[in-house]
Amino acid sequence: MALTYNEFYNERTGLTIGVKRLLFSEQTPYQLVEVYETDTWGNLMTIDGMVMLSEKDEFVYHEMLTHVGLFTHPKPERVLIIGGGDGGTAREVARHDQVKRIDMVEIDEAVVRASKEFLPEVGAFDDSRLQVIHEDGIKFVQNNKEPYDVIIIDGSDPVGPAEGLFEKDFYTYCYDALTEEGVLTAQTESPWVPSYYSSIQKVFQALDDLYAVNKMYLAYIPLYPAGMWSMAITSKGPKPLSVDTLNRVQQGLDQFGDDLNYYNEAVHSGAFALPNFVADILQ
Ligand code: SPD
Repeated sequence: MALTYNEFYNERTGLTIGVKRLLFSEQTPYQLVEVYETDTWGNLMTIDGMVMLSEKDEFVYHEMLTHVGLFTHPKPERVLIIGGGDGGTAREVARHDQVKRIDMVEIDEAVVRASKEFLPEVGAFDDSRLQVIHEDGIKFVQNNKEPYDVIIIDGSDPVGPAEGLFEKDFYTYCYDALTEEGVLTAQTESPWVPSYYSSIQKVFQALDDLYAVNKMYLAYIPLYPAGMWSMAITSKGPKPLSVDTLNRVQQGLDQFGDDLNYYNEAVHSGAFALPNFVADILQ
C-alpha cells in the first residue's frame, strides 16, 4: 500500500506527500517530533503533524529568514536564533564572515538530535561560532544581558510551545535584547490560512507599536500550507530596502559565490511586493 503523509491546513484542504517510511517518532515533553523518508523531497521533519522542513525545499525558508535580516544590519556580529533546532538557519547565518557568535535557543533537544541523525546536510552544528542552548526562548530573551545585533525567530506554528512567539510581550523582550541598530526577522505563517490571521496580525501590530521599521515579505515554499509563506523584518533603524542595504546585498552575494539556491538581489527587493489580499491582512 502506498504510504502518504497528510497535513490538513484549511478544513479538508491539505497537502499529501508520498512517504517510504517513518524514520523517527518521539513524543517529547513539548511536542511530537517525526521524520519521514519521502519519495521525492528527501527526509521530512514534522512537529505535531505540521511540516517543518524537507531536505529538498528547506533552502528557501532558511535563506529568506536569514539573509534579508543579516544584510539589513550594517555590522551583524552577535546573532540569536530562537528555535531553529534543525540548524538550517544557523547554516545560513554562518555564511556571513562578520558574524562572531551565533546563539541558538531550541527548547526541544529532540529536534536537534533527530536533525543531526536524519537531516545531516541541513545544520551547521560544527561551526565554532555556534552555541546550542536548550531553554525556553522566551525566558532566554527576557533574561538576556548581552544584546544581539540580529534576532531570528525560527519557531514552529502558533500552537503548543511556539504560541508565545506570536505575542507582544515576546517582541518587547526582543526589543530590549537588541543593540541600537538591531534587526529582527520572524516566520509569520501562510497568508492563505485564515485560522492564522489573528496570529499574523498580533505580531505585526506588536512590531508596529514597538519598532521603527516593520515590513512583511514573502517566499514560496512548496511544502508549507498553500506554498506562500510570510516573514517579518523589523528593526530599530536599518531599512531592508535602503541603498546601503542593497549595496551590502550585492557585495555579500559576490562573496558567497553560487552557494545560494533562492535568495539573490532581485528576490531581496521583490519579496516585499505584497499582493493586495496579503496587504489587507495587515490593515
Ligand atoms: N508550518 C510551517 C512552520 C515552519 C516554521 N519553522 C520551520 C523550522 C525550520 N527551520
